[in-house]
Amino acid sequence: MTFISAKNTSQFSPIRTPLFVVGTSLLLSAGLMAAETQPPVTVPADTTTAAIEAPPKPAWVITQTAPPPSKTTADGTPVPQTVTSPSGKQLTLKFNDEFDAVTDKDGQPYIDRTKWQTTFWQGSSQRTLWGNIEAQYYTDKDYAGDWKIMPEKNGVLNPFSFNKPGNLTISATKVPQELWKKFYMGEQRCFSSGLLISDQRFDFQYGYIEGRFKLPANRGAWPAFWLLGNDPTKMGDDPKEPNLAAAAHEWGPEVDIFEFFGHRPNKHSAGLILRKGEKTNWKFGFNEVGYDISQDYHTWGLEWNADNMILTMDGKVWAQTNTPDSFKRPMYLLVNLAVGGQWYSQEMSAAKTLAKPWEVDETSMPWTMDCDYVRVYQ
Ligand SMILES: [Ca+2]
Repeated sequence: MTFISAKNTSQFSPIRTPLFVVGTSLLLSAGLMAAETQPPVTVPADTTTAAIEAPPKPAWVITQTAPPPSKTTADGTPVPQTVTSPSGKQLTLKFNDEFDAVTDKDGQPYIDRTKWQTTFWQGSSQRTLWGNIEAQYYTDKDYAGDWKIMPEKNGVLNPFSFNKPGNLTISATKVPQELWKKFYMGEQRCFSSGLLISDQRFDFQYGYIEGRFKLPANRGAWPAFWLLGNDPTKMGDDPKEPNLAAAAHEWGPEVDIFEFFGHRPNKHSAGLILRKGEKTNWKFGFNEVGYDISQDYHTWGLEWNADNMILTMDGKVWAQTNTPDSFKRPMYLLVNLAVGGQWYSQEMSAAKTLAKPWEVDETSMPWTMDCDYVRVYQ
């Protein structure tokens, strides 16, 4: 999905900490996070051996841990507790979401907040990826836009629904123009959609990751299942680091287990985003399957260990590579349905069907990405 953010695009932005790209490293400007810097560390003057007291964790560090994996789905169907990985390893289930709705605090079915967050790691200020010129905001039941205009958390832009048992539907819709101002939107970013990330709920290193989804074949739909790095051991532990969360969330690594575009539903792609100078024997590829992927559910998998990264679709290996050094660290899961974007626009242009990144087939909205399960075995 390419986790880059671009130059300050605050015209339509609720973001208070714009991101800037320098080479392959992200630099966070002053703003919300800088305002939450740590208190100075004090070394007692009368001894050189006293331990330095660690600064407290910043308030925005969420330490909630996902619950243990479930044995069955809500209707009693057993969830496989072990698998044989593509390379032949016997692995045990460590995390799953079968997308049986949980009852939220208002009594309505909702995503399991103990497993997922619904914005990028920077928090509620980061609801899109500017660098990709994506046209959606990732909203949720709590997103209230400008609280001075719309102080109630009204669920107007909730993209998550459970209309089929055991299935989360992520919907992308166009937001009515009269609401754009309230939600910091404009012509170039006027769609709402959904993002799930397991960051700081379930960060893990190595295993076999599998997810089953039904993808939308609408022009401009860009669903993905991917991994980004978070090293919790770097979270808040270096008092000299001006942005503690950024150190933990260094980018790359990134693994795109699948990316898909609704305008060409016969193929999907996968890729690794490496650090500068890293070498692998494979880092990006398309998988042309010869049928319309959007017509049914399909299962995507990634085996990730210290030696290899092996990509599968419906149980069949279609790409693999050696594991780059920057991928030997904890990562977390992402599932999302993006709208439009620069890559989409470039493919449209190459096909002589010019479209700006936000010019998508909105007449067919809402678009839906169905999620049956996500499982991680180690
Ligand atoms: Ca399910």
